[in-house]
Amino acid sequence: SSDDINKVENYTNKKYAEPNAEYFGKAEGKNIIKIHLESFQSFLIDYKLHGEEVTPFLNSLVHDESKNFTYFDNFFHQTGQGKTADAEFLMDNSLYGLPQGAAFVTKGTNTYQSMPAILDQKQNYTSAIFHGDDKSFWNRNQVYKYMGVDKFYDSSYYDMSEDKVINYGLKDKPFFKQSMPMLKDLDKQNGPFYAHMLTLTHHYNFKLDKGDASIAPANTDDGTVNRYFQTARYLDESLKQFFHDLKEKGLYKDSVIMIYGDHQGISQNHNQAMSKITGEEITPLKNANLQRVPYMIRIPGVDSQGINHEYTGQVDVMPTMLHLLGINANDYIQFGTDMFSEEHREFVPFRNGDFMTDDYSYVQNTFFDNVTGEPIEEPTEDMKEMRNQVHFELSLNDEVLNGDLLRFYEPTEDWKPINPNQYQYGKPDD
Ligand code: GP9
Ligand code: MN
Repeated sequence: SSDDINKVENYTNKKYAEPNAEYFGKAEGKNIIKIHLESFQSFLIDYKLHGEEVTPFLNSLVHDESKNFTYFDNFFHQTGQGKTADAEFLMDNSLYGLPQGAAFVTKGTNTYQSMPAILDQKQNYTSAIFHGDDKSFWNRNQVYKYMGVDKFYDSSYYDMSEDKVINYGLKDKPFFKQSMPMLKDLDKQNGPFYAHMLTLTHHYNFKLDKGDASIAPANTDDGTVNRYFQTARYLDESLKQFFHDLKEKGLYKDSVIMIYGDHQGISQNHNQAMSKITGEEITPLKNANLQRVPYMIRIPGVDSQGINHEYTGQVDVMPTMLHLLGINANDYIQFGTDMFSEEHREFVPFRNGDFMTDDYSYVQNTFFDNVTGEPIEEPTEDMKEMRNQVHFELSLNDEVLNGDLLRFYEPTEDWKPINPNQYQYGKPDD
């Protein structure tokens, strides 16, 4: 009911972080290119295998100041069983997924006030999602309509010949290549675009055609872990090619470019091999720390911060982006806070109720000191309050999703509820 949504609004209002004036509105009206790094964990950044960098191109975005990227090295994924779908959901709604299943599937016809629709209504953006898999996977062809996604270029738009496909779908190199004409078309529309590129090749079980491998596998006893580095390298090369093509087509210079990892690629079933890779035993705390995924952003005309160490998560991305565009995030129900704000809330809930802060971590019912890695025998009242707040926040989130509570919420006077019937995906001759 509307009482329930008022309770949620009171909470998100209190949590809200005021924008940083140095960033507010600085990206208004610019094209946004959002690049999804499938299964990419941050430990790959700067990691050397056989004395070689695994991801030299991404590393250069982190370290080469002239490329003007800010890299958040304490950014975490917050996904649950919905994996990729949860990451998409978190970043375009600033809501968490569900404790079980995927909100994309089980809450695919809820009322949402999502990023694509807000950008369209406020600044005439056209949103598009690019993905070389069937449109029905993760119920995308339904839920995208409820999120106001204008265009969905699924596998029916791509040349899916056998030599171009592996594992779940189109390989990343032909994917980016073939996406260029579609991106160019978007650029011809009135108004800017919000383009989301979903890669796929660096996915469990990390299969790669021989000719696509340019680094030798790792040499643990675990083939999955060994191959993980090869598909990561392939993804890195596909990005290098994509950046080159964006520049050539004049789409690079004035676009916001955002890069993120969706979730872990190496699960706890591979702890033994991972301890060989990291040189440390994979304790529950270490595993929580391995849930870091990259977040990088380049904002044309704004100097990068180099490496930003703030503790942040996927739920924080949408309010950050809205503020960059000059849109007040506090008009919407959002659980995250602006990552560039002085008031950004530095705690990162995981879907299971564990969480990380800049100072301590809470993992499997135990508080740990971040510096020593030792359990904290007597947690302070503040720590216990933090734990309660995380649990409260997640329970409010679940009330929103289970009760479809955004039905009762009007963000602004001029807000027009998303009409799912207005969207149609798939090639017209399908
Ligand atoms: C499938 C792709 C993979 O289309 O997005 O999803 P995941 O298995 O990573 O959730
Ligand atoms: Mn995924």
